[in-house]
Amino acid sequence: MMINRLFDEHEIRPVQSLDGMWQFEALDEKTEVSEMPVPGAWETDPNLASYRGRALYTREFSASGNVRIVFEGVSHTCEVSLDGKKLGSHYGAYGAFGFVAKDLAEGPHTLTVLADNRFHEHSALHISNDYYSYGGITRPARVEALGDAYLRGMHIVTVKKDGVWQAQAELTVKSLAETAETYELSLSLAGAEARTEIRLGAGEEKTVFRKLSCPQAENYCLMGDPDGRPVLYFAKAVLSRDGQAVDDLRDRIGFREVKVSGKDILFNGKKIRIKGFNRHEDYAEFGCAVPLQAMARDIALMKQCGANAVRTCHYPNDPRFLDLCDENGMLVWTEAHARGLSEEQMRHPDFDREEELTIREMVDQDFNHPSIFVWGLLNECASHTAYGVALYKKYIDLIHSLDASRPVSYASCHFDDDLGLGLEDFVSYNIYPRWYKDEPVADNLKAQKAYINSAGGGGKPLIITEIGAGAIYGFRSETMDKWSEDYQAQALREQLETVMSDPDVTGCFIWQFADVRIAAGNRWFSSRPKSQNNKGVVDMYRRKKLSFPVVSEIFHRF
Ligand code: ADA
Repeated sequence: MMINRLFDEHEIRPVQSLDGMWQFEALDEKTEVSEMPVPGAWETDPNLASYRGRALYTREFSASGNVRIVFEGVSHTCEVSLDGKKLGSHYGAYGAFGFVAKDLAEGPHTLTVLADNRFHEHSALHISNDYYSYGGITRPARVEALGDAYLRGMHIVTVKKDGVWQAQAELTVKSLAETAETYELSLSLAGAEARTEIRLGAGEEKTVFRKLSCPQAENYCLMGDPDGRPVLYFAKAVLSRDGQAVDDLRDRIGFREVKVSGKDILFNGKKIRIKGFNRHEDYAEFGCAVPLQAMARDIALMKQCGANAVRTCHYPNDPRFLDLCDENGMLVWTEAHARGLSEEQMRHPDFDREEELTIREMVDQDFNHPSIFVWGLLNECASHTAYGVALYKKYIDLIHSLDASRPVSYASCHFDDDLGLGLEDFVSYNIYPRWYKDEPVADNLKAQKAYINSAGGGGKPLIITEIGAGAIYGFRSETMDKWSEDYQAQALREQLETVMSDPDVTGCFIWQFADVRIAAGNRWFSSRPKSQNNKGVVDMYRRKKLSFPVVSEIFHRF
């Protein structure tokens, strides 16, 4: 059943969707609202358009035996209970999590989720910021029936050796049994198969490594590559006992390698050029719970505009959006959740735990997407202080330990005092000439490159991770007034022509694809017109601004 992906993750494991209308009760504001769609942001209900508080979601489902209840995302803090007994809690709107409940009696069971989008004292990442922290069960949810052991995860790295694709798989199996048991584990991929026996102690979790040689596998190629297509293969793991299949797990992979070589980023040996957009998960009245058809519309619009890459600013995205990127061969810079945190905010008592959690969840859940070419983190945080850069080093090392197959980078705004350029696999900067500073783009870029060369980032690839200007949809100005569509088009033309024609720059992500809602309360952001970040080339409803055809002409030309 396709719930949280664009394909079935299981052919054997029974899965029941929990999507649909749940009972709902806002706890910190009196409202008549008594039910809410899942997935969905509660702000979509006109009575809750700006509700920042707690709400109780309730629904029943029927099951028996061992089950795992999985949420792809609850925004942004929650507590989950089953039949009145707490199963657990979770922080962070953008990471999947699940709880196992064992030996359920046959029949109906009551599931409750207490969701909270307040900027509460333990929230170090969801704060009043230049994007909106919505509320609710904002991504799909499901309940899975498990036996006495299940496949908890599968990570596959693809490497080409002597012209033949190899798949290096890590399979994690978890026992729910009260006794030690022996199972058979099989993995099939691109015509190859491997089998092994695995013994699990009671309740034990074990990761096994299998290598497969896949001589029939074709390269996964990016959009626009004349030598191929984004070919995807299903990797299928099956867990059996005494010859009887008891569980399975499927994922889709692409045979490709990402390498940094000097000042280039190579994808299957070919130098990439980034022509991208930054895209928040935010869509007119859906908030962050963007429905699949709207995700597909965004991909189609970005492709129409000549883009070949997207940056999931500033958090891991819905896996279905990443599946769309995989299918389109659209490069993805995905990013653990954090935006613009000062050293003081990085010293928040819960920051380290919450940042490590979003990093681990990001790598764990998104590992197999071939379109992801880099793991991003800590956008514009305190990489200019000793305390801050020590955390950058800690998290960059953590990500490398979780996945050695992809580069790691962060987008900096510390234009002449960044202490971390030597830590990252390539350098990335957010620059806004012609917007925050009215200076020629060429002068700004020249100065930025000079600093990078002087500060240990010289021999590495450089991506301009943000560049752009604001425009209020519908505001036209022959005198090129700031905030007009005319000014934005003019600024983006100069910005893109300069960046895309610089041989030292791998490319850029325009800030940003679409206008987004921002949270009230922060003096800097809430001064923005319409309480939105208006730097989209389309507005929140995806209505094109004058800049859209300007960007399209340039991106198609490079
Ligand atoms: C920063 C930040 C973005 C956005 C942008 C802007 O670069 O990374 O999230 O806030 O500025 O619009 O000013």
